[in-house]
Amino acid sequence: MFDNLSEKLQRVFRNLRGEGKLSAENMEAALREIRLALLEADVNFRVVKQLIENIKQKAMGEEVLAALSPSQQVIKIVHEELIKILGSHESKLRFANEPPSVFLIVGLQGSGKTTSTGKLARWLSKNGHRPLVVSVDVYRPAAREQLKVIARDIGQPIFEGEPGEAQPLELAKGARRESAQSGRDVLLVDTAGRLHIDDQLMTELQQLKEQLNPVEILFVADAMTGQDAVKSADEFHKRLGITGVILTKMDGDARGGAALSIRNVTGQPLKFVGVGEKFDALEPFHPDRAANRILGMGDILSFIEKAEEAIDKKKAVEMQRKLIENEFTLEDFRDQLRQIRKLGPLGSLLDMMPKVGMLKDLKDVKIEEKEINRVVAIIDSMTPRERDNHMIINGSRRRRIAKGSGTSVQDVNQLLKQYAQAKKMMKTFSGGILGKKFGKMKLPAGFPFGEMRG
Ligand SMILES: Nc1nc2c(ncn2[C@@H]2O[C@H](COP(=O)(O)OP(=O)(O)OP(=O)(O)O)[C@@H](O)[C@H]2O)c(=O)[nH]1
Ligand SMILES: [Mg+2]
Repeated sequence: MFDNLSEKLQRVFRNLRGEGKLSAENMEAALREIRLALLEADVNFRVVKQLIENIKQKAMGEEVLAALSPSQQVIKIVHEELIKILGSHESKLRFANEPPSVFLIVGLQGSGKTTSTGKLARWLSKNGHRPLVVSVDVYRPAAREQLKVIARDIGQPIFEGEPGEAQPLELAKGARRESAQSGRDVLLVDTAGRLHIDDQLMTELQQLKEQLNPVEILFVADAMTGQDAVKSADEFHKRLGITGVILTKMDGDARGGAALSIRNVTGQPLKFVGVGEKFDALEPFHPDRAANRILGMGDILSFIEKAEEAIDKKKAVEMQRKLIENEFTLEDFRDQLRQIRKLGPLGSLLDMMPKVGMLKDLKDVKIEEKEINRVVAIIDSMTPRERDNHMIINGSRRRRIAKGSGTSVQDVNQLLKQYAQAKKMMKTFSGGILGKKFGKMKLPAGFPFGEMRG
């Protein structure tokens, strides 16, 4: 997400670093490059124009601080202006005073409505709500079945209606009754998609809107379609009135232009981004963090949140105690690795970290899940006593352990070395997350292994 744009902008800042102070000339050159970078990222041209104009005025105006270097000044200004177009804070979902809160999920064909409905239901249930989902897509034969499978996968209830029921409005009303009766506080209504915006679709959606009085009408758009996503969001908003946008497939090679333009063009906020096909791949959109990311400051807050969700806090506190008292065993090490595995693909975690210092060279390093699995297998092959005290593992035991786990003696040796290093590292890791939430979280260069092999 935003990788290309981020790289290009950072180049502009780097070029300015050599300059003594901001001048009309170097600023002109920098602005030209920033403009090009934004256009290449597929940001709406009107948004680009406005951004450049604002940056220029600020840079040339009195607001320039003497204490900052030219590149710092420009970074600060671009950051402020990015936040201005992205919105200054997260746009939270709204809920009705009287449950159930109805959310209409709308959008063009294949944009990710049904998947996002499932993801959002999962997200809501993780955040203290009791969602119910219903599909009113009566046109595509397998559509309702698709949502049913998803609901089962995420363990959330679905309103299926009568077998032959083929009226979107009736299905939705039935679902609302069901929500009220079974104490469900949010009803997610997955609607049918169309290739193009047509009157029939709009009439149906307008009816649903009138009859259900939704608090949220979320427009789901495929980020890969760039400015087309922005255009259709705008059109939906003009005809139906949307309350927010979910941009899906941000994990693909979307250039980020849609995310940067949608709020400015439609006046409606980007509320969530879809970042994968799995059901946990949905994140609330934080404009400030996105701006940080674009400017190469990484997204350490998203990382912390993700880590917190996956790491069992009680266990981690216990682990911390063990670390402090130096009781951290190989068994605990295995536990920690399993927790890390729960965080999902490690590559995506690395992606969120600031590309500064040692980490900037890690871009192409892939820590394979396989590697974690191998380490876990090695520890599995040890006896409980050995896990308690690795000092008793001698040469012949190392060979046996290697055989038992289908690895080599070198692998076992390496693991024991890593374990000793991890003992030190895990202390920083759990200490950072559980200690001060937004304090300094230091990630060791080779996280989560002692040595990074590229
Ligand atoms: N990589 C990736 N794929 C996604 C994401 N969201 C949805 N998809 C995929 O996009 C495809 C279409 O998703 P659906 O949820 O069926 O789209 P829809 O809007 O309901 O489609 P219709 O009901 O036919 O209009 C599926 O293959 C999803 O797995 C995402 O955030 N990332
Ligand atoms: Mg669908």
